[in-house]
Formats: sequence, C-alpha cells, structure tokens
Amino acid sequence: MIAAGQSYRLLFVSTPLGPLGSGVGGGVELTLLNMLDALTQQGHHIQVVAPQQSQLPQDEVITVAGAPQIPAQTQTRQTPIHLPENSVLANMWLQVLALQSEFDLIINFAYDWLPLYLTPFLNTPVAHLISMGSLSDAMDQIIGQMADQFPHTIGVHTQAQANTFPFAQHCYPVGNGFNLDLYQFTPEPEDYLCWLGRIAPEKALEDAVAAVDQTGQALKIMGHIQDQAYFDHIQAQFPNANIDYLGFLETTAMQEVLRHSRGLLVTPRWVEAFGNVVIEALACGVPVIAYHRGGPAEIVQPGKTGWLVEPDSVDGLVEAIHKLPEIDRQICRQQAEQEYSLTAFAQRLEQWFVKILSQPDQ
Ligand code: HBI
Repeated sequence: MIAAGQSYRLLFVSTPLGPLGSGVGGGVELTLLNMLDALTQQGHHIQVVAPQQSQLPQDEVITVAGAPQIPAQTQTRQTPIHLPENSVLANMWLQVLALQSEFDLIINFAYDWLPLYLTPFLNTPVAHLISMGSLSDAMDQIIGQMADQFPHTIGVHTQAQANTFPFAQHCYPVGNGFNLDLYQFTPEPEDYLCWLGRIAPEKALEDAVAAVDQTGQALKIMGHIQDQAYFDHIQAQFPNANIDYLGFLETTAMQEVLRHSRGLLVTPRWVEAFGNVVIEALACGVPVIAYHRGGPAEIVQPGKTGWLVEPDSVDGLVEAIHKLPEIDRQICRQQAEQEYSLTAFAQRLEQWFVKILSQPDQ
C-alpha cells in the first residue's frame, strides 16, 4: 500500500514499434517522454524498458533487441494477434518479469495484446496507457477483461477515445502533458499553415492539401512517413498545391517551424485518441482547425483557441482558414498552460496511481 504524496518506483514499458526517439512509435513516444519528465520532476524514480537504439540517458533505459510489432492500425478488426519470431515485445516483457519486484507499479505504453494478457501473472500491479481508440475485437476483449479484473488500470487520454470501447465507463482519462518550455509563444505569424503527424491514411493529410490547394496558402508538413505510396499519391493528386515536406523533426526543431504558422490543420479520418499536435500548436500560440471528431474536439475551444469543422469537409477547412485572424494567439498559449503543463499532467497521473494502488489486492 503506497501513501499518496510518497515517491513511487515506476517501470515504463515502451511501444514495440520502434526505438524511442525515432518517431516510428508515433504520439505514444512523446507521451512516454513527457510522463517521464512530469513524474521525475515530482520526485518519482523511473526506469524504461524500450527497443534497442532508443534514445534515453543510459541510467534510465534498459534496451531490448528483437523484431518490431506490426502497427495495430494497419490491421483489420478481425486480424489475429501476430507475434514475429524473436519479438521485441515478448523480449521486453521477459525483462519486466525479471525486474518487477524492484517497482511499485509497471506502466505499459504498448497498444498490444501480450502486456494485457500477462498482467494477472505479474506480482507488481500494471497500469496500461491505451494510446488509441478501439481498433480490433481481440484488443477490445483483452483490454475489457483487464478493466474488469483490475479496476482503474486502463488509462486513456480523452472521453472520446474511451467512448470507442464497450467498457468506456471503466476507462480512466488522464489527458496528456507537455514540457511547455520547449514551445515558444509567437504573437505574429508568417503566411503559411502547418500539418503535423504520421503520414498515413488515418490522418487524412489529403484533406489539408486539398484545402490549401483551394486557398493558395503554403502548407508546411512535418512527421514520419509511415506510408510512402499514400504520400506520393497525394502529391500526384495535387501537383499545384504549395506544400513543403520537412521530414520528422524532434520537438525543438519542429516547434521552430510550427510557432511561426498562421494555424495548424488537424484532419483525422479516425477517432484520434488525443491529438498531441493540438497541444503543441496551442503551446506556441498557434490556433488549431480540427475536424469535430475524437480527442481534438475535446481540446479546441471554437472561436477561442481555434475552429472545429464538420468531419471530412474540405470546404469546412477552407472556411475556417479564412476565420483564423479572429483567434487571439495569447489565449491559445494560456489554454496549454492551464490544462496541459507537465505539472497538471503529473497531478492527474499521481491521482491515477493512488487509485490503482489503493485497490484491495486481487
Ligand atoms: N501498434 N502494435 C502496435 N503497438 C503500439 O504500441 C502502437 C501501434 N500503433 C500506433 C502506436 N502504437 C502509436 O503511434 C499510437 O498509439 C499513438
């Protein structure tokens, strides 16, 4: 039993998609690093188990070799669970089994079946930060079983994400948090827009390109190209659009481009669990235009910190682009500071951990 306010020994287990810092793991990489910052600042002791080549200070990370997992969002709802030969996911959890007695709580960041299935076999409690909405029947089933057996251990980012699961009422929303010192507020923008994120069909980059193809404005694109053919097709479809792909930039370089933009376009085709990029923009004072869908719709305050648009409506994006000057960029930064700072995030996380650790032992 851990008293509230005491410091915890936490073991983070990263996504098996790729090394931390590579961008291959997508938004959950940034979430893990921000949680590491937030909780370390509060005096907790954290170690991270992650795939080899992960970029972290040596004393904090235990790197593990092995083959990466297939991205869950590229599978269908009925696709059976896959584990490759010499799975890095399986190898990471062998490490967890060996280390578990040194920790008060284990936090799983993988959106994968194995960590959830293993939970009842461990002696140390496991919390799962579920980083996407419902994607497959097998995952829904195993997450639901753990939600039942271990109350409050299923963490999510937003209510919209929780609502995609049949066990929505058993999810524990923690929001997200960012090191806002990394994002510089910029009062006066230059004349371009930004789009940020993994370049893959569920992010619907084509809608943002279609919108700027109509308005004639420049669009700077940053993020990991997960699906090259998909990106090539967009460029072929809009040969005259004024787009500029800058690659996957780490936070400091990325925000140097983002902060000077007139606005960020967020065009998710799926229910985005949260929308890290929304907070990153607000932190720079950049208004956000987002489809009224998923996490971003719970964050953007229409007319105050951006505009919410009818999902999949390019005309709606164009109309919102013309209304960007109505937004006060200072208000955008203030929302990030009030709700999404590392301190605010750490408080929500500690409340989550106390809730989990004060449960009677199963
Ligand atoms: N797919 N199999 C698998 N495992 C993950 O941890 C995972 C994923 N797809 C995407 C992803 N994680 C992250 O990019 C999102 O959760 C943010």
